[in-house]
Amino acid sequence: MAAPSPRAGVTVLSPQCCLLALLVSQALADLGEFSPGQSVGSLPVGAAAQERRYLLYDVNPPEGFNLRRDVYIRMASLLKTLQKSEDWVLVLPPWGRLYHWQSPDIHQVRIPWAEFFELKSLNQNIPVIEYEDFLAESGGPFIEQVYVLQGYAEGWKEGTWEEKVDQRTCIDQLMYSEDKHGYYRGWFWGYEETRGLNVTCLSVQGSASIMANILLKNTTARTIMLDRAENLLHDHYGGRDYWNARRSMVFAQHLRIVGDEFRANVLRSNDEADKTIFVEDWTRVKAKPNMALGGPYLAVHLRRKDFIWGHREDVPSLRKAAEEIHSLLKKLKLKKVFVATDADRGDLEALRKLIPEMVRFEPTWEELEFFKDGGIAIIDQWICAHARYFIGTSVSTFSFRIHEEREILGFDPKTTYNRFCGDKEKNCEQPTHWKIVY
Ligand SMILES: Nc1nc2c(ncn2[C@@H]2O[C@H](COP(=O)(O)OP(=O)(O)O)[C@@H](O)[C@H]2O)c(=O)[nH]1
Ligand SMILES: *[C@@H]1O[C@H](CO)[C@@H](O)[C@H](O)[C@H]1NC(C)=O
Ligand SMILES: *[C@@H]1O[C@H](CO)[C@@H](O)[C@H](O)[C@H]1NC(C)=O
Ligand SMILES: [Mg+2]
Repeated sequence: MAAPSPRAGVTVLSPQCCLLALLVSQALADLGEFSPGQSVGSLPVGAAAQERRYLLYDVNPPEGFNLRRDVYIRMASLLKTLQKSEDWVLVLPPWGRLYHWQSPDIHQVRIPWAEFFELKSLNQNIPVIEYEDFLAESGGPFIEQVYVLQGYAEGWKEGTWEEKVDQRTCIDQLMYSEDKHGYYRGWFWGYEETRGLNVTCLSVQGSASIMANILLKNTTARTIMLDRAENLLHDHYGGRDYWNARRSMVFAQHLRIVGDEFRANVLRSNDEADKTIFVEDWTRVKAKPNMALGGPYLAVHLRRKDFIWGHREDVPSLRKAAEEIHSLLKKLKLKKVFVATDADRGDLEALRKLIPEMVRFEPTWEELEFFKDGGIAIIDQWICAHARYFIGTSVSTFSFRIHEEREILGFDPKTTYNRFCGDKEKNCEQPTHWKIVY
């Protein structure tokens, strides 16, 4: 049963009453005597809503978009575990301030998930809400308990792996600071008014669901944030829950449409001919293996920037990559190659000389402003996912997410789990095939 929304509750009272209540509660807040669990917005809420608990999370700031997508899957798994005992909802951490999102003059912060993913689809796996809906629903910008997850200072002794969680002193400098009211201020996805009531460090070793008992038994807080959630591992990587969560991460329609238009206009690719039929409701999709054919083009993901700065031996030079591309085009009897890359301008010019037939998705400034760096990356991934053959970059989560997208579409794994080899790499191991579990 859906609980009445706080706003609906407030309307039964006279406006004067509530304005006054608001002023009083703010005055109390300023005095530091205000109990955030009793904010104006939450007062009239029915009992059902009082029981609902909110799980929030964040990830280490330098982590990129596609690792964050992976952390979402771990949190979804934890939420499923929690739901077996209580009514919980996962609050989607707004996107922003990502290191790789460097397009100038575009404000890329507090971006809701709906700009990148279909909320309806996510909700078919676990209950999720956007952060702004959480603010409206829980009645205030307070998070009762923030747990900052970390490893164990002493590490772990080989051969003695065990799953455990312990309250410990913080190892790194805390990214939260107490204000004069004793509230904790922090990044909170760019929402300055958000405050934590208590920040505690927990050392964790194990999969996401080891947090379930702590959340169910050690705290009565209704709103709990796990910061540095990437410290939790997958409950079962590649298992059924993993794939359900992954399949529920359907790209937002407006991005798919742009990708499909590009496929049709530039690559002569469409779902009918490519045998990549998209069904809106992911729960009804079960791709037959090797069903998809893919559009008449080769797609490559060439990860550069921080992947080449460290002179990693598993990342090819542009010359080596171009050689591989030409040899693949010949072998596959394809004429077009779609290139997704984060290469800088210099590398792009070099690439164009090496591969004159290269096709890229190059957004106009308006498109970039509208879809943002995250949306453009998704369009690139969508186009790569529909190619006859894909080859990516070693241990790039950007490439991994393309593998999964193709797996969902039902491509022959031989056309998907491929990566470039470094110029001098000796054992160029190819990516692992992760089969969907329905
Ligand atoms: N548009 C676009 N962006 C890319 C491409 N490759 C990398 N990026 C950007 O760089 C980021 C790479 O970080 P991440 O998602 O963590 O993937 P990883 O670092 O390769 O594992 C992406 O999220 C994008 O913002 C690409 O081919 N196209
Ligand atoms: C949780 O509660 C149990 C039982 O009281 C206690 O032994 C344990 O240390 C607590 N764990 C944390 C992380 O607070
Ligand atoms: C903050 O939370 C921790 C963990 O639940 C608890 O041990 C501690 O007493 C709390 N601190 C305050 C000031 O309430
Ligand atoms: Mg990364």
